[in-house]
Amino acid sequence: MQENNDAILETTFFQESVSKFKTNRTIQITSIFIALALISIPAYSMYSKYNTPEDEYQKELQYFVDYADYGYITWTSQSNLELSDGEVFTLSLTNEDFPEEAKEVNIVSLIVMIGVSDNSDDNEETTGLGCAIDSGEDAYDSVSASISVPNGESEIIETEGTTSAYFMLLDEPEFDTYPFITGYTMKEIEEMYETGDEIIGEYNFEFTGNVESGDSTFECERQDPSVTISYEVELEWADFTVIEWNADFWF
Ligand SMILES: [Ca+2]
Ligand SMILES: [Ca+2]
Repeated sequence: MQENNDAILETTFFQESVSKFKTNRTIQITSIFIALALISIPAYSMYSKYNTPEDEYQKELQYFVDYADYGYITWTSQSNLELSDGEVFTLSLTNEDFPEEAKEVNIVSLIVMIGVSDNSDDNEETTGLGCAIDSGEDAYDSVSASISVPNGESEIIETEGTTSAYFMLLDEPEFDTYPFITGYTMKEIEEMYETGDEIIGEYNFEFTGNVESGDSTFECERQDPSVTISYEVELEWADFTVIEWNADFWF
């Protein structure tokens, strides 16, 4: 029964998180397509003094960037980690600890999911003569996570059920002419969407167990020794394609 509950919880845990990311992604992609900005003073004028390589002409054209493909790689996870009240489980990692497959792709963000695995099946213990009559009720335990990534961003999340935190690692370029980009060669734009130094450094994760015992009743003591948690750290990779904009493309 315990295993079944865990399996159900985990399924919901990940489905919920995945649907959340999909929504974000849809918003991101949609925003590329629906925004119609007037092109202001082209930035390429700044570059005209320099030598002109063969692809220099591209700076006069307009482009947009499409998320061509993306996916997730699990970095580290644990599904049945038991913690006593106030106990902290710490993971100190660096980009050197990325899975091999993550070192070959363009990692753009990091997602941390945490959950209380025994949320619906608490392990509270009761002792006393009165327990047979009224043993009282479990009080929900919770888990909190303190996370920091190399770009200095950090977040603290807490839940009695499941929750997640999302960190953008790619230092996303901003363009005055968004969603169209002008003033750069295609190669220059591609390079702006490739993470480099942003992902280098320390990633710290601290998971803390918060155990709550339900109220004791007459002649019945309640005690709760621990909380069991799950966590999963995912790396998101993305390939971007730079596409030349021209009105004919759409019709
Ligand atoms: Ca409890
Ligand atoms: Ca418990």
